[in-house]
Amino acid sequence: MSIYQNILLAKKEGKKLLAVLIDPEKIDLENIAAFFEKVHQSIATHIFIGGSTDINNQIENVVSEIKKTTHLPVVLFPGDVSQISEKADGILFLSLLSGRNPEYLIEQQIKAVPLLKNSSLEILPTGYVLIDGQKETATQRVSNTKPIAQEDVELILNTSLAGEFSGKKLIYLEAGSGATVPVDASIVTIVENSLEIPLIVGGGIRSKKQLDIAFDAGADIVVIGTAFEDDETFFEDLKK
Ligand code: 1GP
Repeated sequence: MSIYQNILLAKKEGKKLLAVLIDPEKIDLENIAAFFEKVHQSIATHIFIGGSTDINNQIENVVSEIKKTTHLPVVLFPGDVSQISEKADGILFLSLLSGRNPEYLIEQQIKAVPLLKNSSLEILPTGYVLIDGQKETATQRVSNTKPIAQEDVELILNTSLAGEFSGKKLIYLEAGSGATVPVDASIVTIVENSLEIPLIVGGGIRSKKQLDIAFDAGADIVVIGTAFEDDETFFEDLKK
């Protein structure tokens, strides 16, 4: 079954999905076996790999080591075209719909085509909506775009629906890595109630309680990165 079919099935059955986000610049490859032992004992269902930058070109090496270590689907979550590795299983083919920078709306996507057209990566067209998490995030800096204010619920909703109407298969509400405040539950619920496609929520989720709030609000997939980077014992709160 494809990654996307699996996500759709989980949504239909009301099963919630958790993606562990691995930043290729931060992962310690020496510790990878121990890290994944914890991942595998937890409720994590997907591995996302990416960051706003990958200065040392770690991506190939990191994906290849991770593929050796896990059977969970490995999905690229690239900050730009340099972070594509054919060794992964799939790729979030992101358009930064909240921004007005053509580079991240379509230019990077065009640049990615030569790398993707002959690869076996499953392409997951994703509308990426950056929402203010009360901290200037790397996505904001790198993309040179402004996030949408949490108060502007109508714009968040219409941006998400514009993504769905344009044929995106996923919408990702992103407060930004390390956000002080995650996307508010009320926003998640409003967007989820209007969307037909699955909804990803991430940024600033650091506890089991916040994870449950996001799931209960209607997130189909929650992405967590920083909390695991800061403290791997967090996996213990998320045991199967
Ligand atoms: C960032 O949504 C992800 O792109 C995860 O954010 O690192 O804050 O968990 P955190």
